[in-house]
Amino acid sequence: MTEHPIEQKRILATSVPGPKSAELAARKAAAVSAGVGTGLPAYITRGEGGILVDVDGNQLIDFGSGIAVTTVGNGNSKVVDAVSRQIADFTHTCFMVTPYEQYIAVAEKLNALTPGDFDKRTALFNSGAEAVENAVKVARHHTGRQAVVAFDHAYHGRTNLTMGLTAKNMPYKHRFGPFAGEIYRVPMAYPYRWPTGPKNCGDEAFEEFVSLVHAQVGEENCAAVIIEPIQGEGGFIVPAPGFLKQVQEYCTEHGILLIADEVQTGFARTGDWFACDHEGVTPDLITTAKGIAGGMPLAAVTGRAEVMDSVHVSGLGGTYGGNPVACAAALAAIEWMEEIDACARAREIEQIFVPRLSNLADEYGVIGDIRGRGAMLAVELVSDLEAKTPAAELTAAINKYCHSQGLVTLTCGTFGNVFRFLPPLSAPDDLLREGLDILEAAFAEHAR
Ligand code: PLZ
Repeated sequence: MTEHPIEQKRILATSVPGPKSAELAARKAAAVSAGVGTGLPAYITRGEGGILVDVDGNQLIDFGSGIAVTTVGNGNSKVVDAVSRQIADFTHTCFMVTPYEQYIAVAEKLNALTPGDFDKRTALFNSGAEAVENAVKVARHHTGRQAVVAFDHAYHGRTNLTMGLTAKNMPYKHRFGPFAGEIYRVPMAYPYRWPTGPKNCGDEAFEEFVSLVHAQVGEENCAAVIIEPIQGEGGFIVPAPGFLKQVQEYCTEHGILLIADEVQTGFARTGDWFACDHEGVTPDLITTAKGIAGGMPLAAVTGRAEVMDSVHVSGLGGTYGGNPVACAAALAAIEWMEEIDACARAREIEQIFVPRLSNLADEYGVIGDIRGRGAMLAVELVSDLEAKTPAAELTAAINKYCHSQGLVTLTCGTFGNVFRFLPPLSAPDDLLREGLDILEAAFAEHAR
């Protein structure tokens, strides 16, 4: 059924992007909205493990997994077989019309894997933003309250409600308002940039959070607090240790629901099944997507049974939510992750990356912070280590260099100065090391 495997080796057949990609880029400009950007416009024809093959025959090393989606790798044979079988059986009925077992099996799996050993229920959707929207719907419905508290540097999506929850203006929100109401923003416990330093960051951020919610929202008006347990697009910000637990306890005390947005951090990415596990945090509701289904569009809200079941029948749904092909992919992807011990693999990847990133920090003096966990790692680049001045141009130059050498890299961060690493867990060690060699060459070229 599957084609011959792709050798896990970088090949530069032409410049990157090459001439055939350039032709497609011209067609794109004439056919696709300019509002849809492409980071590295090398057009892909196949992928497997840690390699993406483009139309010009280049084999690119993938350090992005399509933004933390193909955790199991493209071409994962378990996923390919499960999806192929499901497509042959049936592709769609709509679970709300005539249901099927695959949806239930995914829900059972999520209820078991997500943090908290209480009774849970799940509802399935198509995208991360849709999951976040529905988590907020459920939280408001259950509590009868309206306010939602989100954090600085947060990213929760591009729909109207989730744009409102997202912190960064460009490119996500600029001229797309007005945004949904009853959204309040509080500071994030961002150790590297906390004004009084990392040591007191967690406690001080928590104090500010408590005081702002009290003064500007009123605890009794607050339906939910939503937080990414490691912030993704905002810069791979790992909150100060203990901060999440404090927020959880506060929420419990005031009858506020804690929503953990694990769309980017979920499914073994951080070396645990979920980033909340690392700190023993048990959110009331958790949103997942991306890594759940090996690249098929699937998302979920999982949460306390009494919360999820409080919604009236038919209050939640959508035509495609929990599509059977996506569910088949998720069941296969999760099975693969369990079989290979994907959490351990993510921690191995951290061991491969961190020493190399530390060397870069020592050698060039432009890395202010190395952070993240497992196979979700980043460096924050600054032009002055004391002043912590964000080095966005340097970040862009290093990114561009990597692209030209056939390494698919991603940046992020409120200030555009974070270089992030999200390789597929199925990429072999040698390939990851070759990618890091390219990164070193990029620093040598641009950070000297
Ligand atoms: N919540 C934590 O990371 C998606 C977005 C890329 P969707 N992140 C990548 C971009 O520029 O659009 C994300 C996330 C967290 C929600 C989302 C939204 O997930 O599947 O993109 O809707």
